[in-house]
This record gives sequence, C-alpha cells and structure tokens, in this order.
Amino acid sequence: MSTTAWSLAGNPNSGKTTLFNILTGSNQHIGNWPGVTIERKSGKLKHNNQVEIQDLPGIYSMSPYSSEEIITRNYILNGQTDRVLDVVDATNLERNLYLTLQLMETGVPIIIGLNMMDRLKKEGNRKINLKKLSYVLGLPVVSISALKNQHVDQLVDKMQDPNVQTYAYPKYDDRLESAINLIGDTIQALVPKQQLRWYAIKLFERDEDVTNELKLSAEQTQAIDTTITTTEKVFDDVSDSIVVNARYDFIARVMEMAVIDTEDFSMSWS
Ligand code: GDP
Ligand code: K
Ligand code: MG
Repeated sequence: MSTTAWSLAGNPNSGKTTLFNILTGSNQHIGNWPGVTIERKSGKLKHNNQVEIQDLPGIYSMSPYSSEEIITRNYILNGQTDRVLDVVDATNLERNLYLTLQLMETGVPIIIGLNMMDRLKKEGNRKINLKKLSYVLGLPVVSISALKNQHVDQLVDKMQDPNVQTYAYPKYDDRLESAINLIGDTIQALVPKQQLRWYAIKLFERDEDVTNELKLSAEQTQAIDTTITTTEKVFDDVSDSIVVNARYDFIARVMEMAVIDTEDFSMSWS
C-alpha cells in the first residue's frame, strides 16, 4: 500500500492544530519550517501509518507576502501534498471560503472539515445546509467539532477513502473566464495541466513570483499583457481587484444557496 500525504490548511484559529492533534495523537513530529521560526508539526494518522499529515501555517490568502503564505503556497504547489484537508471555521464561513476558493484554483484534491459546529450550534443564529454547501462547491464536506472531538471519525473515514473526488473549478464572471482561458492557452505547454488555472489567474493578477518563474517569451508576455489590459478596460478596474471581486461574488452565491440566518432554530447535524 502506498502512503497518502495530507495537509491541513485554513485560516488562523480555524482549529487546524486541535484537529491535527486528534488525528495524529502522539504520533507526531515537531520542528520548524526551514529558515523561519514558525512551528512545523507533522505526523501520521492514528491507526494508519500510510496516511501522513502536515499541519500548515494558518493563512487568509495565497498571496506570497507573509512567511506563512509563502510556506503554504509553495508546499501545495510543489506537489508535496496529495490532498488537502481545508479546516473551515463554520462561524466565519464567508471569510474562510475565500481561502477555500484559492485552494481550489490550485487544482489539489480537497475535503472540507467544517469545524466549530459546537459553537455554531451554541450561537444558534445560522443554519448551514451541508448537502448544498458540498454541492455548490463540488467538495466533500464533513461537519465536526475538533474541540469536542465530535464527528472526527467520519472525517477520518473520508480521508482513508481511496476515491478522490474531483471538482469543477469555481466559475467566475464570463468576461474574466475568457481572459483566464486566453492566458491559459498561451502558457499551457509551460505548466502542469492540473495547475493551469492557478497559473493563468496568477498571471492575470500580475503576480511577480509566477511571472518570474515561467520565463515567458516576449510574444507570450505581450499576448498576456494585451488580454489583461483589455479586460481591465471592460471592467473599469485593475486586474487583481477583478479577481478578488469575482471570488466574493462566488462566495455570495454559495452563502445564498447554503446558509440560512435565523434568530431561533434548532440545529441539526446531518
Ligand atoms: P489553528 O490556528 O487553526 O491551529 O487553530 P487551533 O487549533 O489553535 O484552535 C484555535 C482555538 O479554537 C483554540 O482555542 C481551540 O481550542 C479552539 N477550537 C478549535 N476547534 C474548535 C471547535 O471545534 N469548537 C470550538 N468551540 N473551539 C475550537
Ligand atoms: K492558533
Ligand atoms: Mg495551529
């Protein structure tokens, strides 16, 4: 049997380390990430040594600015993880989904661990339809409380499922999608197929690291630049902000479909 490398990604304080400790028990190794004093925990799933788990630093975005963002981004893009367990704080769903969308842009297989369900229930003013959430995102969703160790066994079952669920990329505004596709056509020989969308979006955002990494020809640079500036004129906005708005539009649709805010309801776990 071959090993599967998982990593836990999510916003700071979404409960990654709490969950990591339950998943691995004492079966863990603690060190630092190379070159920085950020703690690095890795381990193996309790009762299944074939499942390796890496606790990644908490981040809000995959922009390469903070050390945490750089570590997480490189770890996922360099293929060091087979699959990602995205730990989402159910009481901060909108904000957490912003990272989920960026993880999905990388093409890595993802399961959502919807955490803090005990707190959501206690607050009692929001209901999340897990089936609809899973459907609109195209991702498996398991609701848990890491703090109370509730439903974590169901998550563990999902993690050991050899069938990887593929997903459709979150689809943004048509005019942005056209630009992403045009840039994708230009660079498709240069990047792994699974990561084509990620690279196309990053070039559209004028991400310097990706631009330098790809070593584009003058013609390719010119073609991409034309696509970006044309799209900016259409939207009357700068390219990175076009992408940010597209992600928030998508999240607004997810929230509309899967979340009901109410003052008084009795929560049911499905
Ligand atoms: P990380 O930053 O993502 O590693 O998050 P931590 O695991 O350090 O958790 C952040 C805080 O949230 C800690 O105080 C945890 O005890 C708490 N926490 C984690 N999971 C849950 C949960 O399911 N429910 C509640 N109520 N609190 C949690
Ligand atoms: K923390
Ligand atoms: Mg942590």
